[in-house]
Formats: sequence, structure tokens, C-alpha cells
Amino acid sequence: MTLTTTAIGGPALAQERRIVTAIPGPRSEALMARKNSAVASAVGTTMPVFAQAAGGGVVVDVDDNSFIDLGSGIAVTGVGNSAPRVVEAVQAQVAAFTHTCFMITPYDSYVEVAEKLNELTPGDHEKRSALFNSGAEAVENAIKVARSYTGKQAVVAFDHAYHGRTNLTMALTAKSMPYKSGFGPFASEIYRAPMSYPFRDGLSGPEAAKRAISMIEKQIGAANLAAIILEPIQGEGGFIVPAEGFLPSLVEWARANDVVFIADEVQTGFARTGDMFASEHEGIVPDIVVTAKGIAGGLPLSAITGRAEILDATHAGGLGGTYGGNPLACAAALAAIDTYVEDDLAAAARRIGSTIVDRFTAAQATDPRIGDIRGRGAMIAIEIVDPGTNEPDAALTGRVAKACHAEGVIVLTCGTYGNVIRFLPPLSISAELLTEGLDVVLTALENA
Ligand code: PLZ
Repeated sequence: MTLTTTAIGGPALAQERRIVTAIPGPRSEALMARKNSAVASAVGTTMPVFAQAAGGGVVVDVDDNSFIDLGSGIAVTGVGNSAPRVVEAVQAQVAAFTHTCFMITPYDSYVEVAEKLNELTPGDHEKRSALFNSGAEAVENAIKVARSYTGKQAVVAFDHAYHGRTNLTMALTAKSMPYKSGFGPFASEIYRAPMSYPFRDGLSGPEAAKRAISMIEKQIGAANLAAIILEPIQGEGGFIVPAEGFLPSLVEWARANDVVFIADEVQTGFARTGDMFASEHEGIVPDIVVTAKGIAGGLPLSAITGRAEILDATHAGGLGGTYGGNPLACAAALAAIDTYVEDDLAAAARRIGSTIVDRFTAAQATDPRIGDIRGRGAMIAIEIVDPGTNEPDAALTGRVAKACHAEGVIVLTCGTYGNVIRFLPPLSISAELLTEGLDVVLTALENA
């Protein structure tokens, strides 16, 4: 492994793309053979290589190939991998104590994470937070709290939504394959409303909101509806940015009808979209914000943060879990959150976003297969289509992603139709590395 010093953070890894073996190399191939005989085959991997180190904007594999990271482990390592402040905080905590269970013997870092979330999430009302382990677990708890507070049961989620893989969150998630197929029966009282998808529906935000609200009023009725849950920019569903006005109209309707508005900011949170939270862009104030992923620099932690009267409405002992707000994850979160704020990583996300958008906008002028370029900050995607018909081209999308992987760039795909290439680089990536990564993607697209 090539070690150099770098100011970017993370292990002192050379910030370079470097391919020294076939991809996958022999060590990765041997590990993949072991994986195939030891790990359930349903647990897939995007990359054919195994990691040994990561930091700044690279992931180094076990054969010493160095990949430009345009995925951040699905929007998790916003502060970079093994970011120095996170490493230091976790090392101190692991030596002090690893677990007491917050429900048995509480500790201050959990409280401090809650205080930070209450301060940083949109709105200056009185707030409370509760901590969990995964995004899906936090979503489940947001729904529990909303039902408990309103005394109502129905929940509305949207087309293209992704909220997790547990039973309740599978019901909320839209896409059948691979997330739901064969795993039913699903939780009841979950309803799906039409999303705003400007590239495909051509509706303005208020028009799309009117369509959704009409469906909700006619098919469910506000009197039965506990909550609306929505990703302010949809992640797995295809980085769909709703038309301006869609979110504010829904929030206004929810507030007028005693319906809890839950923003699932698991993928969009923590500076990713160029604001600390994506809800800020149109100034919406959700009743509950769900966070995870970027919150703790790679350690498993999630949270719900919301109006005090809503979160305090649940009976004593009604929320919890053995590991929720584990001390290592809380120490990591405090370091990560400080880094987002002090290093102004939201500004870094905006810079990354304009670089990506500029490159693909230029390419789109001569390449009509790039149907749409969308997203905000360091959460940008291109939708690949058949020119002329705009039909999704998932096969081409898959070929481009595979070619990038072989050339030393980690890119992820997403979308209901599997035809979206998404960019989620660590906010610690250097401008040079980002440019080189995009060069590889554009060349792969040209040649595909
Ligand atoms: N809500 C908006 O993006 C997780 C899932 C990848 P967990 N997204 C990546 C996969 O194939 O499993 C996600 C999300 C939004 C909730 C979740 C769920 O978060 O931490 O994976 O449970």
C-alpha cells in the first residue's frame, strides 16, 4: 500500500487512482470465492473487490488497487473514511467503555448528540431526539411516534420511495425487486401516493401536490391518516427532486389536517445536498426528521428528531433498544457533526455538485442518452434513456457502471427503472480526484 501524508484526512493514503492488477485481482478473487461459500448469496456486492483501507477520496483494495470513491458507501462517509477527528474520538471512547445500554446506565454523549440534532434540524421550536442503529429502525420509530401522538393509523409513502428493508419499511418502500419480492405479507395501513417526478410527469410542484392530496383525501381521509413520510430528494428511487412547491404544499396540508409530516433525510442529511438538511432548500419544517448514514462517519447510528409534543407523547419506556445510541457511535457522531459544521462541508458539497453538473451538462449537448441531470450538492445523478423515446436504458446504465469499476472508479446505480447513475462522493474528495473520476465515467459512457 502506498502511504503518503495528505491534508485531506483519513488514513495517509495516496490520493490517486491506481490499477495494478486485473479487476478483480487475485486476492479479491480468492476472498470472493470464500464469500460465496460462507455468506448468504442474497447479500450481493456492487464491486468485485475487497477493501483494505479508505480515506479522503479513495478506497484501496486487497491487491493494492486504489479506486476513486464516488459512492461513500451509499452516502455514509461524508466526512471521509476514518476521518481523523472520528478516529480519535472513537479510540478514546473504546478505551473508556464500549456499552452500558443507555436505558440502563445513561451517558452524556447520547444527550449531546440529541442536543446537536435538536439544534441543527430545521425549525426553532422545542425538539426531542431518540437514537437507534439503522435508518430503517429510525423510520419505524418515527411511524410509532406519529401513530401514538395522533391516535391514527394510516401512513402515506410515495412512488419510488425507499425507507428500508424491515417489515414496516418494506411496506413503505416502493420497489418490489430486490427489496420486497417474496417477503410479504407486509404491514397494513400503508398507502402509496403519486410522487412529483418532473422529468417524467411534467407537472409543476403545486399540481403534483394537488394530485397526491386528492388521492389521500379520497382513498384514505385525513381523519385516518397519522403521517406522511417522504424523502426530500428520493435516494434509491432515482435521485428524484420533486418540482418546487411540492414539498411546501404537502407540509401545509399535513399541518392543517393533524397529520405528522416525516422527512426521511437518511440519505440527504448532513451537508450532502449543500445544506445541512435537504428540507432547508425550500424552507420546509418537518414535524419529524429521520437521520442515519452520514451522521457518524461510518459507525452505525440513526435518529429521529421532532417536535417535543410529538416525541414526548409516547408512554414512558415505549422507545428504546439494546444498542440504540451506542457510545462508540455517539462519540463518532459528535466528531462527525463538528466536522460538517466547522469545515463547512455543505459548501464543499455545493462545489462538488457544480463540478458534476457542469461536466454532464456539457456532455448532454452531444449525447441525448443523458436524459436528465438532477440532484443538489454532492447528490447528483444522470438518468440514462433511449434518445427519442426517453425510455429507461438500464442495460446501458449497467454497462457504464461496470466499465467504471474496471477502470478504478466506484460508481453506484439506482432508480425504479435501474437507469440512473448516481454520484455521492465523500465531501473530503479533492477537486483533482473528482475530475479524474468524472473523466472515467464520461469516457465509459462514450464507449458504451
Ligand atoms: N431511508 C432514504 O436511503 C438506506 C439502502 C441500500 P438503513 N439506503 C441504502 C440497500 O440496498 O439496503 C435508506 C435510505 C433512506 C432509509 C434507509 C434505510 O437505512 O440504514 O439501510 O436501514
